[in-house]
Amino acid sequence: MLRTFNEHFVRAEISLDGWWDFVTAPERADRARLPKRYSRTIHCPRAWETIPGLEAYRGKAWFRRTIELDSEQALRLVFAGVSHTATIFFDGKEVGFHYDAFSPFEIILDRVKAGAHELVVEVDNSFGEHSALHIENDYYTYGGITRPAVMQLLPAVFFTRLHATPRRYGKKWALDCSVTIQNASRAKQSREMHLELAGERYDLGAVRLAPGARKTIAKSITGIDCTPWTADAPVLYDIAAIISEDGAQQDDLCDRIGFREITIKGNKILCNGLPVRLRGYNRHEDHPHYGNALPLEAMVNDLAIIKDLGCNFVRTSHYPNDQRFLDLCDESGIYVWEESHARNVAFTHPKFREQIMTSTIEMIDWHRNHPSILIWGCLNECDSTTKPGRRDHERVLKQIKKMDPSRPVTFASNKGKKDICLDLVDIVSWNRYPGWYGREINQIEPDINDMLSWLNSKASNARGKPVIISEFGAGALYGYRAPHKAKWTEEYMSDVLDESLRVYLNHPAISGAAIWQFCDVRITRGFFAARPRTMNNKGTVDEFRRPKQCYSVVKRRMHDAAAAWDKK
Ligand code: ADA
Repeated sequence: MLRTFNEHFVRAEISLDGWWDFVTAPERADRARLPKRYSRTIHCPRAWETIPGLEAYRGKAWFRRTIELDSEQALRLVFAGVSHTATIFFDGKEVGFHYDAFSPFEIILDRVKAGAHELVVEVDNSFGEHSALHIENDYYTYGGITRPAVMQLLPAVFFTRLHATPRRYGKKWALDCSVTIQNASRAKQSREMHLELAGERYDLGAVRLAPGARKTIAKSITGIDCTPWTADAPVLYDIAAIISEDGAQQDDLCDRIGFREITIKGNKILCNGLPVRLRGYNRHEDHPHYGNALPLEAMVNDLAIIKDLGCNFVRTSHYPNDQRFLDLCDESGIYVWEESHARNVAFTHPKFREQIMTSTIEMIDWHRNHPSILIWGCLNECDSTTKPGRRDHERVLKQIKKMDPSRPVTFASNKGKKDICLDLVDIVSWNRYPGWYGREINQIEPDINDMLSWLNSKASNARGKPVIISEFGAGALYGYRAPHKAKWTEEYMSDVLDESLRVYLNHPAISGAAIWQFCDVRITRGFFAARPRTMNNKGTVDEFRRPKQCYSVVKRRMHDAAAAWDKK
């Protein structure tokens, strides 16, 4: 399943998870585009690096399975994530292409005849001039069909999207909905449509569609009496869009929403009119047993640890996450900053603009209904100090606002006082590492006070905005303990986090703090081979989720902050 709940009760959906034929490029002797022979099978979703012998394989591989249809059908194939580039072939013909491991994509095939068909996915996780976002980096780009995939049997007229944005007015709520439908047939079609929300029915009227046409219908539902969504009380409501013909239901699309509204007032972030303060982690999708293809249970475990630590916030550093993780955040009450895919990438790469815009558009198009997502982010530690860099920040931030003006936007900057783009965001976010990358632990407080003074001086173009410390922390090797607290000891890491949290969680001018990072993660050899174990070792837990000494320090600081904030 793509979600933690059923998106369809009328439309037939078949999982494509399970065994696929599999072969890598080095195993092939032929030069044809598609393999004639496959060397083994692989159980998807899976990162191929978890297969013995392929732990460091970077290149192409092919996945094949047979699709059986009892009758002629229109089909919709949905892949929640293929890492990092997918080319899709159906009966030997190319029918789809998608770049980027971290956003979903769909392929519509109309009039597929009854019988057996061959579905092949060519996957490429190589680096080079074809890839601006997946590069040698401080996280690993795995290979494979790494998130769930499904095949859906489509009626002639079907839903492609259901977007729903809550809006608060006084004590009441409105829900601004838009549904998009498509006619996959060769004939004109007309259908009735309606929405169902919390047991109430809202008619959308009759719609006529020319062959192949797509249409979006907007509907604002007002006067809604409901229980708002917050992290402390994450109340969700089911919403369904239904297409009928002569009273018989033909298609449906279901989602879940939460009534919450995020606004900025002065230097505060408000949820439903009340100030929120965010405390939590930056989290990569990474695990030694799964690569980036974490199963739902592993995501549940990670969130259980984050909750145990007293956190209410996760930043999906540095890319859109598996939607099941976002569903879990909706259900369990975790605030999310989700960002499109970029970590310190070069704006000069020939593919950058196309690829960053696609990642940003797909993130919002597929994820915008999640109530847990409070903030849209982008462009982590990219060029925000030059005029050309500013133009790229403007382009991406404008795209986000154009698609979804209901959420604040930000980017995590490590450019300090040299940053010339902070006027473009609603929330100023800083990655600061005093105590790790230079300076001492006792400079953590003076460092942030100096930055806050600068931010609110005439020298800055972003006075008065809310501030999140989007990254801070230190590294430690699990099990390395030494009373002299050398760098990489668990003791030193605890001291850095203790002082950082004492300052950032209690500073009246700081609205959020996210530790870098939740768990130790694999990185690429070409990026930071100087890092011990070729890993990023700043996790509060190691890659196996074993708690380091700092776990108890973080837990105390986070719970103390929660208690102090609840009193206010
Ligand atoms: C940067 C970057 C993170 C990580 C961190 C570190 O802030 O945004 O992805 O690389 O540094 O560990 O140094």
